[in-house]
Amino acid sequence: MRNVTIMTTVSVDEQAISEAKELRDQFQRFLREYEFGMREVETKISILRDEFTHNHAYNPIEHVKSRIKSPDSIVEKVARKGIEPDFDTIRAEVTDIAGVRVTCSFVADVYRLFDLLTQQDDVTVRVVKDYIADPKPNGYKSLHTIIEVPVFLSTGPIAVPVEVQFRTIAMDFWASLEHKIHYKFQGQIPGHLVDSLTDAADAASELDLRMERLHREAHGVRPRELAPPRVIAV
Ligand code: 0O2
Repeated sequence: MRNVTIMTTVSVDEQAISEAKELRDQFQRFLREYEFGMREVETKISILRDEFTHNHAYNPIEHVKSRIKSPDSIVEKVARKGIEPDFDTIRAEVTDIAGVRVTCSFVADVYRLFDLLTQQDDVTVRVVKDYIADPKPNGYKSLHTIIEVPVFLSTGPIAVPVEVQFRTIAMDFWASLEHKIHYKFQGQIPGHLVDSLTDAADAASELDLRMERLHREAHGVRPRELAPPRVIAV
């Protein structure tokens, strides 16, 4: 009798383990698609940077950072959005699993890079949120887009969504500090710090303007690199 009980337990455990392994493999395959999409976008950005540097003797990109959303973050977002936790629903509803952040020198570069990336034939623009033209109430500024890029797998092509955020160094500096403060106070930032952050966002915008003006003065007006930003329909 004792032996039978032990055998049953072992067999249930084995099934549970094999199901857990299958789920882990599916999740890794799921995330790998985003990793490939992210690499396609990184390559596009890096080609634009190299081409600019060589052909225009000007590099509009300060740095590029990419990330795949962590499993914990994905689970947290699924819970927050109240969506079904299956792969198809997550694929359709969570569009920022792959993210690329492009930090540019000046606001004009942000829009120029956005145009150069989103006008490529194999890029489909799904969403544009222009928080530069229309900043968030706390002062957050950036140009966000969700694009879809094709990834060619052994089983055929798939379209992978990638969130690309374009911002200036000043906007990035502000966002990174705000993110730390937000995290420290778990979203409940004291009023006086909210006000200081909003002031700092204004100072960052002013700095962007002054630096771009200085750059124009130093290099002369270069309409291709420094065309004034346009407002993009959201
Ligand atoms: P992480 O770690 O950067 O990925 P969503 O949550 O995406 O459904 P929303 O608000 O419509 O909802 O997305 P939105 O406005 O495009 O912003 C998403 C991302 O922009 C955030 O990602 C941040 O990276 C950045 N962001 C937006 N607002 C702020 C802000 O006020 N301060 C800072 N520092 N960053 C901001 P995640 O998922 O929050 O985090």
